[in-house]
Amino acid sequence: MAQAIPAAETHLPQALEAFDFGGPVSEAVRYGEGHINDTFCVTNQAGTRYILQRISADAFKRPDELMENILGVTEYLGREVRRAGGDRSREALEVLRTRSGEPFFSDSAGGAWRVYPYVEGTVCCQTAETPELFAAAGRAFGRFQRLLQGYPAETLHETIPRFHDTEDRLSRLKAALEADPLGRAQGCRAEIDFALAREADCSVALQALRDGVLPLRVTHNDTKLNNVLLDAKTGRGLCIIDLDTVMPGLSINDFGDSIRFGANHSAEDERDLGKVNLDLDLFEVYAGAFLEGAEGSLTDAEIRFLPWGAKLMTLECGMRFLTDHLEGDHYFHIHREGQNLDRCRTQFKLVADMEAAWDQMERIVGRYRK
Ligand code: ADP
Ligand code: GN1
Ligand code: MG
Repeated sequence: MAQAIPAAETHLPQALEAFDFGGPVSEAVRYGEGHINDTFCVTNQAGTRYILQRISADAFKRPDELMENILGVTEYLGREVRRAGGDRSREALEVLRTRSGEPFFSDSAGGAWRVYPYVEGTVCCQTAETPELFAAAGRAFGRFQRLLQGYPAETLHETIPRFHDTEDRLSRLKAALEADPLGRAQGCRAEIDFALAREADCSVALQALRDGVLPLRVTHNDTKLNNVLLDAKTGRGLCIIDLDTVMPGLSINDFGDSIRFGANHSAEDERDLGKVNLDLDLFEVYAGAFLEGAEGSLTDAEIRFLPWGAKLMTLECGMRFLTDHLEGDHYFHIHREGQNLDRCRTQFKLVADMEAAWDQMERIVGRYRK
């Protein structure tokens, strides 16, 4: 049977027509390693590059609201960057409007496309090859958090409702388990039990928020290492990308998601779990850099809860991969059978490592408490 053409490729020509890429387009190719959007790199005949994305309709139900958030946040960040004497075109994303002046284009199937100029002279890393590189990302995400401190949070739409509601993520895992539409539950009993045994943990950060111990802030919510572009010459964390999930949230989750993805030396879908280990030195490096970038804007309670951010983002992400595996891989792009289960396993291995290193993680962040 012939392979189905992905919807993004089918509608790509329409999208290429909808924007002015500064001249005739010479190439548009799949790009990057994101799990959610369909990303293309477009090059015009003069060699200028752009990032063209078909926004995932599975993840984001309201692209109009999402783009309104992104316009607001990128303009705000642009002003802050300029005020600090930075280079606006490289340190904050810029939205390129359609030929008719809209922030995105809707194709004939209802798919939403948007364009950013490509930030040249940068690198995007999939693993923390050196501690310096990881620190650079930490400073950039800490700074991002601080720069958005004054952003009017009430104007932001919730692009994915209950995105980091770990209690709800567990409920959704239970529902997927109950339905088990593909009969996959029997093949992942150990992973299901691992998650179910941590039900109480799922409430820790949310309870602290409900109790007023942790404040709600404007956060990025998807702080993987490959969502920051580093300056190719200096190694500095230059531009935070993937702003689809900028919403009110918890600072500890922004910290935690970076630890989840970066404080180890393995790929997110590594099948040899012997290679998947929490690297406490990287945890320490990142904690210092993130707090340096945040420049004192985090409260003592937020610093105290940083290890919880790491554990909960990792546990939650593992549960999300497992849920998607049970439901038939409709949310996270996969490139091979079982990939979401493999991703879940690496996350749960890291959670186990964090539990074993809990005292050390607390000691490390304790040094920064006020
Ligand atoms: P996803 O939500 O699918 O992760 P991203 O917005 O993170 O999509 O984009 C996917 C990849 O495309 C990034 O990891 C990065 O490599 C690259 N990328 C995205 N925006 C830019 C940009 N403006 N300049 C350079 N590279 C970019
Ligand atoms: C997705 O979009 P991307 O690939 O940067 C996901 C994150 C997960 C991550 C796991 C909108 O991030 O929440 O932590 O995959 N983004 C969304 O790698 O769901
Ligand atoms: Mg991304």
